[in-house]
Amino acid sequence: MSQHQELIQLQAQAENELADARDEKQLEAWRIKWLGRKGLVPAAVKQIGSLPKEERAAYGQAVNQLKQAVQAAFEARQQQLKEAAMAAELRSEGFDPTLPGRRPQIGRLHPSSATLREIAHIFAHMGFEVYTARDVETDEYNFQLLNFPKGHPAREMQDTFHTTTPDVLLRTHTSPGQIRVMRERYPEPIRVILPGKCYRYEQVTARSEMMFHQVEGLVVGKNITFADLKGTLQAFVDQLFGEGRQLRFRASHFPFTEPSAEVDVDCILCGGKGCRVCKYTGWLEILGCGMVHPNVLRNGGYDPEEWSGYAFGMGPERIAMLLHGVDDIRYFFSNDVRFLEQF
Ligand code: 2NL
Repeated sequence: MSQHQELIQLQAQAENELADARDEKQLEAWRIKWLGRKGLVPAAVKQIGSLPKEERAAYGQAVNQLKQAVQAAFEARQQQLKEAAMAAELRSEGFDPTLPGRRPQIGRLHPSSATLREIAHIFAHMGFEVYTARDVETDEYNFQLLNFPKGHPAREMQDTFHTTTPDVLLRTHTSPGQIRVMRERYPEPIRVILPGKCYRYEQVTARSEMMFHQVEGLVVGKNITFADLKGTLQAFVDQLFGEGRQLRFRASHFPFTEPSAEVDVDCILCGGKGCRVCKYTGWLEILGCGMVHPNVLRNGGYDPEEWSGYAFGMGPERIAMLLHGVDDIRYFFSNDVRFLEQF
């Protein structure tokens, strides 16, 4: 056999045995046998010295190639075994690195909160301060100080969530917080909005939930007029629905304002021509407002002879329904992610 053929055979044998090395120990035994200081490959290299001069160059080249090939095969096998050992270890720990990744569910703001914040931002840019008040109120703040007459339907048991403590209840609107602001701030002028949750013990329907949100605004100062109210609301609507919307003020009644009005905007869907959303009226009701009733100003500590003010209130759920074409308020609080994901 020529020396060249011998080297080819040596390499084939080394590679065959390498494939049989199945763990670190067997691999190390293989390494000592083939690549170790007294191993077969160094021995083949040493043979160069015993060859006649004219054969040395060719043999040297061939044996060097063999050495490099065997060394490379060893390193590849070592890597392979290391990865297999790692995978086996992970599997034994119940971890399978070959499983596809699982995407985390990304959270987002609830549509009520998003709309509430949008409303709050618009008023914040007009210089309104955001004031948060308590959800648990007294009968005095929720009704009496807000000029609710005795026997007013909203005062009846069936509309209010009472607690086991007499005269302590869940607020039915955010207005009691406005009284607290007035009593806290007198004699400063006031320009605040109050966002928050309200509670009503009512039949739940497509249009009414027993918990909902309200954003109320209150401005108290010297010489505040209905024109200030109209201008502020027009600026608000321009921001919320886009420039060029028409407002309509309809006379209405609230115990805490006089005069009072309900405000409509021309239908954002049909532009006033009439459609299902506006029930073919061309108008959408978006809020209630009015000039603060003298009794309420007085209850807040402000003399109505000297001070005047306006207030307004709106429901972010109702606004979100108009903005996004939602036809049932119950979607907001049924925690169905298929609904919530859309915002
Ligand atoms: C509506 C109507 C309104 C107010 C809320 C208010 C508060 C004080 C004094 C006077 Cl302390 N007014 N709030 C006034 C008019 C209307 O809300 O439809 N809300 C959803």
